[in-house]
Amino acid sequence: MVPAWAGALAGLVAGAVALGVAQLVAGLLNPAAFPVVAVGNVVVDNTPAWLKEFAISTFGSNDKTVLIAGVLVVLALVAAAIGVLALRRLRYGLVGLGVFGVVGIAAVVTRPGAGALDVVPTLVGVGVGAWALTWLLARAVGESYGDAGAASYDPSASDASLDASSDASAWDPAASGPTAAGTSVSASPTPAPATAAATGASGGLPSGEGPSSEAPKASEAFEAERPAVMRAGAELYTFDRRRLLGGVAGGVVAAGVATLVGRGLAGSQEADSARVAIALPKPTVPVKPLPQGVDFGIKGLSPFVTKNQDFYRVDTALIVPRVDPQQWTLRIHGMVDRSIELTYADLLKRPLTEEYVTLTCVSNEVGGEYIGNARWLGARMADLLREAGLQPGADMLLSTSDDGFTAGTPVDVVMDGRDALFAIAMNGQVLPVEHGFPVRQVVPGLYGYVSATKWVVDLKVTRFDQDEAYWTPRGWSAKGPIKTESRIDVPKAGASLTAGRTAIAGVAWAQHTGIDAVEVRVDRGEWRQAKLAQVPGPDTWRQWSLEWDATPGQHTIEVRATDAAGHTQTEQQAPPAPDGASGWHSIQVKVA
Ligand SMILES: Nc1nc2c(c(=O)[nH]1)N[C@H]1C(S)=C(S)[C@@H](COP(=O)(O)O)O[C@H]1N2
Ligand SMILES: [Mo]
Repeated sequence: MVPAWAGALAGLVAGAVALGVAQLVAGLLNPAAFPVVAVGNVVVDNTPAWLKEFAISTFGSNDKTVLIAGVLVVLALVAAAIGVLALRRLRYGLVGLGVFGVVGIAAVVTRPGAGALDVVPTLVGVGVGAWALTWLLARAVGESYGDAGAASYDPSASDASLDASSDASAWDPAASGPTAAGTSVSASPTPAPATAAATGASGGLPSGEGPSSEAPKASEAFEAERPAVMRAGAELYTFDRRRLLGGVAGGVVAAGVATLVGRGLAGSQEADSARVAIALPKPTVPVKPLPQGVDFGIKGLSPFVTKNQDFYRVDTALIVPRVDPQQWTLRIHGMVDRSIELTYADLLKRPLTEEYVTLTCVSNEVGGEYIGNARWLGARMADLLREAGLQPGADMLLSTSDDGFTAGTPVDVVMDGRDALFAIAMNGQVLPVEHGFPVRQVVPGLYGYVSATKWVVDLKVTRFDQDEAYWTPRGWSAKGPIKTESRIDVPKAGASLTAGRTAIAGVAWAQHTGIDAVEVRVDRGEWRQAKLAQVPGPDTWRQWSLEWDATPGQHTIEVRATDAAGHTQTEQQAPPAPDGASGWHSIQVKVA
């Protein structure tokens, strides 16, 4: 009797093989066509605001890892169930795998920008997975099955199997030769016909040795003989534990190697050599040298300029889009007199402005980390829009990224003279891939989700009452001006200090308005004015600090900022959704 655990194990390993092979093929063709990622992306796109907030506040920047892990756990459970089903009847298991594949393909093809070839990783993965499941179960039921079935096996006559299982025979190297994978992949975006041909062409399967050629035989026998076994009783039906475990070991190794190679291929494509080769043009309007005293240099205080590698990253992309700058274009169209289409070379030739701008995410909690300040180089959006000729009535710029994300930015904000940029560089370096290479938007004063589109490829001039951007139907406001806020960096929340003179310090921001004052109070005492650092302009955060004579005991420290419009940040606490968190940042420290 083959126990259920053996079926579950075979299912798990077959699932791992399917994913490994899918990853390998995706690595060759398009990393975003890996079905696990595609399914994850579907989940991301259908995540309501409250759940996104929960995920970000619970898992922080690990939220994507947690999501992928969740998808994998679900897949593992389903794969084990498929294995147990297949033990009852192989066909059930193969149908289960087929359903798996359909879900994966549905996710892959509905991704923005998906091409016909993107179904290939899933199809090949499911095909090989079906083959692996069949092979493993055949090993589990012992030799007698293989022998019994050998004479009667005819792949082309079989109707017991799904497409998936005929795929499996096509991937049998004995059936279609060592280049089967390459041939089928390049022959057709929909491997089904190619597969059928391969199966037909193989006609009489060579009755050679080796697991690959014996597998389908054994499985067919398994499928055919199973009812007889049920009638005849368990004595005919031996469980070959050793052969199963040997097969499992082989499957695990194959899955592991395929996954690693697939990831390696995907990764090397990401390390875009094109990016390294780009020579940044000199800015037409260089940034003024930073004034003395923008940075107090206090240990633990956020430096005025955030290093690229320390800059927060927030986006919906489970795989960073790789955009070839040679292929990249930006189309400006919609409610304009003349549409414009720019290449990357065109953009580099335009007048380029350099400016410090602090980006903030609407998902940033009070006291949170989703904020960073960088020096951006780019073409002014307003200049391009003026060239295109804005038509009256247009109030929204709907930007679209290469991966389908959209943001809706108010026209008046971009046209009011601030340095809203199509940025190509960050802190003197070509834009990092994860921050939007080759081109992203940067608009001082607006949260990223309504303005900072990375990998931007399209700008439609439109109206808020006619178009909706990505986050709007997901529970976030259509417009997102940044709220005046401040944060305590030093001391750290929960820190233990020694009594005496110590610095309280942090950052405050009210982009494009500027910070005029920061006040601090301890244990709800008097508000005291903090010292403000210099700033190059109103578009960046501002460091502040205050000397404090720390006395022994437990203390609460609070901060509030007042912007240059005279508005003091509200004490009223609000969560990030729908339009940004508010409230005073408050920390507790222990002094001994
Ligand atoms: N293509 C794309 N661009 C995007 C996003 C996204 O999900 N996709 N997220 C936006 C959000 S919510 C923010 S806060 C900023 C973050 O930019 P950063 O990752 O460079 O810090 O990017 C914006 N641009
Ligand atoms: Mo954001």
